[in-house]
This record gives sequence, C-alpha cells and structure tokens, in this order.
Amino acid sequence: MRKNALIAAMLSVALASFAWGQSNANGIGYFALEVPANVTITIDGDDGDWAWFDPIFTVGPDEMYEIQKAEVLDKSDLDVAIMTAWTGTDRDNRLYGFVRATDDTLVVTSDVFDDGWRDDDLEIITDANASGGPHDGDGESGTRAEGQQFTMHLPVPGIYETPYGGDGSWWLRWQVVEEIHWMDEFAESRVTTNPPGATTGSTNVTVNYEYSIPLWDYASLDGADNSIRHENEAGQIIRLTYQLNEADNPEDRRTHQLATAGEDGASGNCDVCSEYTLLGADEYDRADGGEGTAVESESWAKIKATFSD
Ligand SMILES: [Ca+2]
Ligand SMILES: [Ca+2]
Ligand SMILES: [Ca+2]
Ligand SMILES: [Ca+2]
Repeated sequence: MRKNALIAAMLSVALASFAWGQSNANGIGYFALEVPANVTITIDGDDGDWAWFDPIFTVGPDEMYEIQKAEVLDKSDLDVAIMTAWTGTDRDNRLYGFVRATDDTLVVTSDVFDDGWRDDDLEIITDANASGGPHDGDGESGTRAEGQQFTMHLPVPGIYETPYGGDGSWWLRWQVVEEIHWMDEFAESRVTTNPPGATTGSTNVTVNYEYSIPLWDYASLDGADNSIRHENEAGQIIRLTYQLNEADNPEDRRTHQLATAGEDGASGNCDVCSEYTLLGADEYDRADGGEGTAVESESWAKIKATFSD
C-alpha cells in the first residue's frame, strides 16, 4: 500500500519534470540514500552495515531493462538487489553501493580486464554533474573526462585480478588510456560469493558487490589534483547506471544484461544513463528503526518536493 502510494506520487511529478537527455528503465529515476550519521559502511562484501537502508529504494529486476535481447529474465536465472548510498562533504563525500546478484550458474573466465563484461560482471557508469553526452567529451578517445564506466568483477587469481579496489575487483574500462587509471586508485571494492570460493560452473551462487568511490565532475589525465571532485548534496540528481552482465555458459559468454538504463549505450554516452536523486538522511525511513527515522508522511512530502524543484 505504502509502496504503491509512493510510486504513484513519484510518477506524477516525474512525468512533469523529466523530458529529455536521460533514460530510466523504470520510467521514473532512482534514489541514493544518505548514509545515516551514526553508520559507517565497511567495504567488505558483507551487507550487515546496510540494515538501515529503506527497502522501498532497493532496485530489482522489475525496475530494470534487459538490454541485449529485450527479454524478461526468470528470477531463478538471475535476480538482483541494488542499494545505493552517499555521504556529503561533512563526511568522506563518496558514493556507496551494495549489489547482490543471485545466479543459477557462475561464469568468471575472462583473462583480459577490458573483457570482463563477457562474464558475470557488474558495470557502474557515472556522470556526476549529469552533463550527459560522450564519456570522453570533446577530448581524446579513452580519456573519460566527462563520464566513466567502471567494472566490478569477481577477482580470480591468475585470471581476472586487477591492481585496484582492494581485492582486485575494480577497473575503469573500456579501452581507456593508461593515464586515467589513477581514478581506480580511489576505489574501494570487494566482491564475495556465497558459498565462498564459488567459481566458473558453480551453481546457485550469490555474488555480493560492495564499493565506495569519489565522483568527478571533470577527470584530467594529469590526476586528481587537476580534476574537479564532485560534491554530493541532498536533492542533487546525478547520472548513475548499473548494468549487470549475465553469462551461464563459458562458451557462449554474456547472453543478457540487466540495466537501470532503458536502452543500450550508457557504457559510452550518458545521454542514455539513468538518474539518481540523492535523498538526505531525513528524507527516508530507516529500515532498522535507528536514530534519524523520518515520519512516513513527511518523507513522501520531501520526495515530492525534491522532484518539483
Ligand atoms: Ca559492508
Ligand atoms: Ca543465470
Ligand atoms: Ca559529466
Ligand atoms: Ca551467470
């Protein structure tokens, strides 16, 4: 009841506000929740520190679009739950995410970092200042000055193991110039599986992707000091797209791709990226009943106000 009322409220304002230059698979847009003041998220692939996250804002397959074949995937084949959070400049000013993928068969065979997308794999596409357009802007190919496509992939020692993320699960792609990988050094990421140690051919696997990154309004090949760091604030709309790659057969590799974008192309151009509104800590209800839990009706009013700005 409550969820339906919320979605109806969001729809009515979304239809009036959003007209061009983005593509949301749910037709509305998505929400990232400010991490409560007394919560610290540890990037360890364990969702114990996400119990506060209001499940109304968890994104699943029903709010996503399958890009490759426009097919609806059975949830026994691939299911997903995506939670996105943020902190402002009063804290560490980062984007946080936890993505739980439940898959009947795991495939992680890539030995080339740029080709991780052929496996079970997660793409996270960022355009913090919602500029849209090609990730490279008007610059040299592969610079990713205006937008970025990161990948998270189960690190497999000897096969897929990057120098980045903390456990080798993080990589900026595709075909980017070497100098821009400084951005990856800022990422914290961890990918775990349940059961632990799952690998290609394992069945009924849960893959947990947890990450934290700073966002950039402009990224220079000359490093962070010459780049413009984005400052997260409640009420902002950023462009952020998740694309979950699905492979069940090591010969066929990727067959499907579940996205928050409503069409293909976000991997290179954020004119078709999905949008996330940053909700402040007082604009949602804490699922764990912890400190800062908002009054329900007040929460709706603030969400509507955010949309009609
Ligand atoms: Ca954690
Ligand atoms: Ca599957
Ligand atoms: Ca941008
Ligand atoms: Ca799979």
